[in-house]
Amino acid sequence: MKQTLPINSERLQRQIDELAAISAAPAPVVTRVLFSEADLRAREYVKNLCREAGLTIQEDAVGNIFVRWIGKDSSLPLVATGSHIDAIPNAGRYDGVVGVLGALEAIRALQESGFEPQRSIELIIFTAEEPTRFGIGCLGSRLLAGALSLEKAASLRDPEGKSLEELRGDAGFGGQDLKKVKLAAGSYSSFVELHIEQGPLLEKENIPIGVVEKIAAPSTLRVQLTGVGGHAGAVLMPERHDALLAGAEIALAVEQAALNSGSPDTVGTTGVFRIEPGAVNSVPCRAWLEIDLRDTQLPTRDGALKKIEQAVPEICKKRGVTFELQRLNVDAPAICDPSLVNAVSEAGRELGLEVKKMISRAYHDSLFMAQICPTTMIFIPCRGGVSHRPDEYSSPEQIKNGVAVLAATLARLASNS
Ligand code: HGY
Ligand code: MN
Ligand code: MN
Repeated sequence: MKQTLPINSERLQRQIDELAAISAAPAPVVTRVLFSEADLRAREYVKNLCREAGLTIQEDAVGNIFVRWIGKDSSLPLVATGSHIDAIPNAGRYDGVVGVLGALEAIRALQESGFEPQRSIELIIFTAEEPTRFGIGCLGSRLLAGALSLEKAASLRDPEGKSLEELRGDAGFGGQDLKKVKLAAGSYSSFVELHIEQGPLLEKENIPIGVVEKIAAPSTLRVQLTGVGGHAGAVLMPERHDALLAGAEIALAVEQAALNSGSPDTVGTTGVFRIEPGAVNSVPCRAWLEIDLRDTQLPTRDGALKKIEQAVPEICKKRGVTFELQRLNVDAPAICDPSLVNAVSEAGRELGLEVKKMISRAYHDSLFMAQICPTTMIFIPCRGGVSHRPDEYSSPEQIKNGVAVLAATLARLASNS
């Protein structure tokens, strides 16, 4: 790579490792669930780094953090970048973090090179990109884009039954009105997110940079099953209404719906499966499932979704189990902005880095930022395509390439008026 900007890889890697140590689980596992103690400590850590870089910081009612480098003409719509620092249970240290700390490093390298942006550049650290707390992903960016109604937000409950209102209040955001989170139209002229690929293609093809043209369409269902509990020795098999077994059949129906959708891109996962009472000698009386179903194409995703929603009542009727089935989110795919895709490709070429146009199978805050401004993503390879695991890894060199392309793209986008 032709090196132009003073990107400080050592400083960036040190910060990635320091942030990884702020976790609800022992190293090398990273876990930072929305508004948990680890999440709040991580927010403070990153905000301090941004203050050290002389940037202004604002937070909204749901905890989205806005870190601004004020440009020469602060009246112009801003150029934005960013990602998330929350992490699912048993996660790695790069998912989201590369797009936050890497973006901060890109800004610092541009500052240190003497670059002065015409448009302000804003780094957004989105609240709750991960679905762990409420079952719905991209909570912060959905609310920014107006893609989640305030009623729906008010109805969200975590596994302990806590509401968003209660949790955001405990986290210190209760004094602000959730209504004010939605961004005014035209707030941003563009949004570019740096992220690890969370897939194997770039590494397999030995290409250092990906640029995203489309982000797959995610959906999440929540199923609550109520059967009849009882003594494992006393209740004979024909009399049983076992909530776990109904859930198990539903989980297999999810797999079948994905396998038989007609598209190799349909993926279905029953990632959450909780039962009560959870005693070896007691027939499970209740079960909770959270189902993640996605595809790059809407028709096959929706066809599989319909199959699952038909299977649930059939299975429950057969087993004498009652159910509640809730669609937490059913989203469209995002199409990224072709001119931004070109800007990233240009930036890569000028740096002597090959750039591959791609689809993102993972969803990101870019899925919702694309609803409010031209958006694209920059991908870097991750070892074996592994993510959402503690052994997730991208090398300092791979991260530096991504930061350099992001910095060059931000400079290009922030220079025009
Ligand atoms: O699940 C996803 O695609 C993202 O990593 N939250
Ligand atoms: Mn993730
Ligand atoms: Mn992510």
